[in-house]
Amino acid sequence: PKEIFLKDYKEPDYFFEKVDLNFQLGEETTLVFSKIFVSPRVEGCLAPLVLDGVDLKLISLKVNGKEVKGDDFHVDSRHLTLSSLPSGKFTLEIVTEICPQKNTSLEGLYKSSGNFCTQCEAEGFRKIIFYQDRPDIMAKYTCRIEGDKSLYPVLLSNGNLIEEGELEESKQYAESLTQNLDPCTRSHAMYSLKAAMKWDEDVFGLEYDLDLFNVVAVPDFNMGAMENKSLNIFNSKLVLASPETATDADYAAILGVIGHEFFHNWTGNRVTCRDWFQLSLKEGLTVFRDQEFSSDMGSRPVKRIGDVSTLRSYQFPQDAGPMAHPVRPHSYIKMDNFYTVTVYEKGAEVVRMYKTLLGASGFRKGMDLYFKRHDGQAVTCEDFFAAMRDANGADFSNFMLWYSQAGTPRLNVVSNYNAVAKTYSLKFSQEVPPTPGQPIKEPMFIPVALGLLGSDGKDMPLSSVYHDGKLESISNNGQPAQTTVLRVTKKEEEFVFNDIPERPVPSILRGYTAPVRLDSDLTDADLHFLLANDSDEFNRWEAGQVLARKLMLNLVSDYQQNKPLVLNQQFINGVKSILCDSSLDKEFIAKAITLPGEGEIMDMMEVADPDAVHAVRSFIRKQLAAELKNELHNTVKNNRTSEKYEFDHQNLLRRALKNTALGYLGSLEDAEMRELALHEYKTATNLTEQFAALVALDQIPGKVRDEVLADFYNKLQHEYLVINKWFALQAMSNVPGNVENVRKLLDHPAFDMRNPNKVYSLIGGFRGSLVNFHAKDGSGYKFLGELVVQLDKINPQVASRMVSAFSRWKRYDEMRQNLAKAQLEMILAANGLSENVFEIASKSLA
Ligand code: HT7
Ligand code: ZN
Repeated sequence: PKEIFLKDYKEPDYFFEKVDLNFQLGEETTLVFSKIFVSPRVEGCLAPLVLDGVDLKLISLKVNGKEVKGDDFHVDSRHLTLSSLPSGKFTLEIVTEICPQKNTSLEGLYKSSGNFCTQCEAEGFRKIIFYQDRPDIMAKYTCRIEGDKSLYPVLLSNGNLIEEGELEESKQYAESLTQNLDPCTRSHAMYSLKAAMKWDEDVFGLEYDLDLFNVVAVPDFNMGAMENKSLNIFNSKLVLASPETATDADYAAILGVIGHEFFHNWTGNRVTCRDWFQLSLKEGLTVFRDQEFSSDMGSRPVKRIGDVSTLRSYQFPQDAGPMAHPVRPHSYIKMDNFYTVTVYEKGAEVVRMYKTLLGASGFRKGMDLYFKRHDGQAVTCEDFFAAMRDANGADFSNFMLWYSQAGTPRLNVVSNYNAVAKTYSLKFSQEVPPTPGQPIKEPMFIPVALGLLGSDGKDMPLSSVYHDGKLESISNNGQPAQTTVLRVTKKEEEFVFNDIPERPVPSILRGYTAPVRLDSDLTDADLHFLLANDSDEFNRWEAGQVLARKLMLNLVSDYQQNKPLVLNQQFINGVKSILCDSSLDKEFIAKAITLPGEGEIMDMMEVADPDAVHAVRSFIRKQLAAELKNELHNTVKNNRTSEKYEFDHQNLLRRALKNTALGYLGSLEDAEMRELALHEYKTATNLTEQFAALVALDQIPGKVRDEVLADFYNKLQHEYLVINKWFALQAMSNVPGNVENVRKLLDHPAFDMRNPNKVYSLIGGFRGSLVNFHAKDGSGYKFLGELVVQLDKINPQVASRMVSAFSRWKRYDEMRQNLAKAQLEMILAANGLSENVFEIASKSLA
C-alpha cells in the first residue's frame, strides 16, 4: 500500500468549477451522470488529468461533448487517467454504474435498512464517480436524484431545493425535502439544533446561511455523524431520543453532536481543509466549539472533567503507543484511520490553549479574522495560527509544535518557599517522550493557569512574578489576579512570586489548560487541602483523582506481591465528606467519587497488569460501598426522579448522583442491595434509571441477574438502540469465561455484523473487559483476531477500529505480548486484507 505524505502536497493541475450530478437509483445498479466544468490551473497545461475511482464501472466518457477515444484514457482499479486534453477550459461528462446494494463498507453510496445514503468524507466520493477526490477541489454542485416514489418517498440532497416533481413510471425526482422524524424523538434534536444556532450567533456572531437545514437519522453509519452542507446525517443513536429509549448520557451526546455538525457549517464547510493532513483544523476546532457549547448549556466544570477524562483514557494511550501521531499527521495510508482522538480531542485542546492565552475576547478577534480572511477557502493550520496571532499582535513563539510533535509532554514542578524573602518559586521542567519517527523533541509552549492558596483556603492575590530576568506584573483590570497564566516554553524554567506572606498550596494547571502529564511535589496533605478548598472546581476534582491514582498504584503493587489489600481510612473519610457535602453540585459529587478508570491506571504502569488493576479497582469500590453503605443508600433514596422525566439540569444532577451511588451498592453483591436495585429497576420511569439499575444488578451473578436481563430484552427488543446497550453490558462483563457468552450473542437474532453500532456494542464492549479480553489463555485475543478478519470483508473502517485494541500489546507481560502478537500476525497474513486494517496492524507490530 502507498503511504501519502504531507510534504508531497501539490496544488492540483486542474480545478473543477462546477459539477452537475444526476443519480438514477435502481434496484440492481445505480447510474450516476456527472458533468464537470474543468479549468486548468495554468493555461495550456499538458499534464494528464488523474481522477480517483474505486469499484466503479465506466459507462461513457466525453470531453466537450465528444466521446473520448481509447488512446486518450486509461482506467485501472483506482484511477481514470485522461490525456490529450484541450488546452483551456473544458467539460467532462462521465456516466458511472455502481452497486449500492452490495456496498457494505458504508462509504460512497450504499443502500442499507431500506435507505440509500452517501458518505463521502474522507475518500468515499471516489466510490460514486470518477473525480479528483481531495478537499481543495472547491466546486459548486447541483444534484438531482431520481427514484421510485413508492420505494423512496423522500429524496434529499445538499443546498436549497431547486425543483421537485413527478416522472413517468411512478418515479419522482428532487433536490431537497425534509424527512419527518416522529415528534417525540425529534424534539430533543430540534431543541439542540435551535440552541446551537443561537449559541453560534451569540458567541461567535455566526449565522446559518441557507433556507433549508435537514437532519437525517440513519441506522447504519460508520461514525457519529456527517456535516454535509444543509443535510446533516446522523447515526440514529446520536439523534433519536425519548425518555424510554435514551439515557441522560445519550441526551447530552445528542446535544453535543447536533451542535458539532451544525458548527461545521462555518468551521469545516465555509472554511475547509486544504488537504486531509489539516483535518484537525476543522475537527479540533469544531470539537472545541461543541465542548464550549455543552459547557454553556450545562455545568462547565463537569463538562471539563468529562472531556479531560476522555483525553486521559483514550488519547494519552494513543499518544504513547505505536499509532502515536501529531495533531497534524505527517503521513497516512488510509485517511479513515486518522479520525482519531488525537486529531479530534487533542486538537480541541490545542484550540483551547489559544483561548487560554488570548482570553475570550482575543480568541473571538482571532476567529473573526480567520473567517474574514478565509471564508470560501481551503486552508491550513498555519492560516488559523496566523489569524489568532495577527488579530492580537500576539507572540506565540514555538506554539506550532503542538501540530507537529506527537506524544504527551511531561511537565514537572518543584516548589520552594522562602520565608525570609517572602517569595515562592516554581521550577518547571518538561520532556516530550519519543514517538514513532520522532526520537528527539523540542520543548513545547505550555500555558499553565495557576493560583496559590493561603492557609485560610482562599486564593492569594498575585501581583508580580519574576521570570526570565524580568519582573512581570500580574493584574486583572488593575487588581491583583487570583489566577494567572504562566507561559512555560523552555526545557527548564523558573517563576518566582513576590509578596507571598506564607507558604501557599499551589493549584497548578487550573481548568487543565494544557494536555500534559503533570507531576509535582504536592504532598497528600496538600492534595487533601486542595480537594477541600480549591476555588477551581476542576482542580478540586483533580486533587482527589491524584490521590486516588496514587492509592490505586500502591494497592496494585501490594496485589502483585500477594500482600493483603487494605484501604486507608483517610481516603474513605475523603470520599464520605464529598458524598455528604450538600453545598456541592450533585453531578460534581458523582464525578468526584468515581475512581480513575482502569485504562488510566494501566497507562501509568511500567508493565500493564489487567488482573491487578481490575482486582484493585473492584476491591476499592466494594470497600467504599461497605463503609459508606448508609450514606450511599440515602443518596439513592433521596435522588429518585419522582415526576415525569425531563432532560433538565436539576433532574440530571440527581440521577447522575443516584446512579453512581447505586453502582457502588451493586458491587456489594448482597441480597439487600439486590432488592434495592431490583426495586429501582422496576419503578424506573426512564431509561437512565432503569439501565443504571440493570448495570448494578449485572454485577451480582445469579438467577435474579439472568431474569432481569431477559426481562429487559423482552420489553425493549423492538428498540434496537436500547438492545445495543444490552449487548454492550453483557459483552463488558468481567465474569471469567464470558467470551463464550459473547460468541453466542453473535448468533443472537438482534445482532448483525453489518451494522457498526452493533459491532461497537458487542465486540467493542468485549474489548473493554480487562478480565476477558486480556484472559491469560489468549481466548479474548483469539476471539477479536478472528472477528477482525471476518469484519474486514464487510466493512474495513469498522474492522480497523476494532483491530486497534491490539495496538498497545507491548505494554503487557511477555505471555500476553506473544498471544496478541500472534493475532496481529494472523490478521496480516489474511487474504485480501484491506489497507485500513493493514495500516493499523502493521504499525502496531513495527
Ligand atoms: N466529519 C465527519 C467525518 C466522518 C467520517 C470520516 C471517515 C469515515 C466515516 C465518516 N463519517 C463521518 C465526522 C465529524 O463530524 O467529525
Ligand atoms: Zn467533526
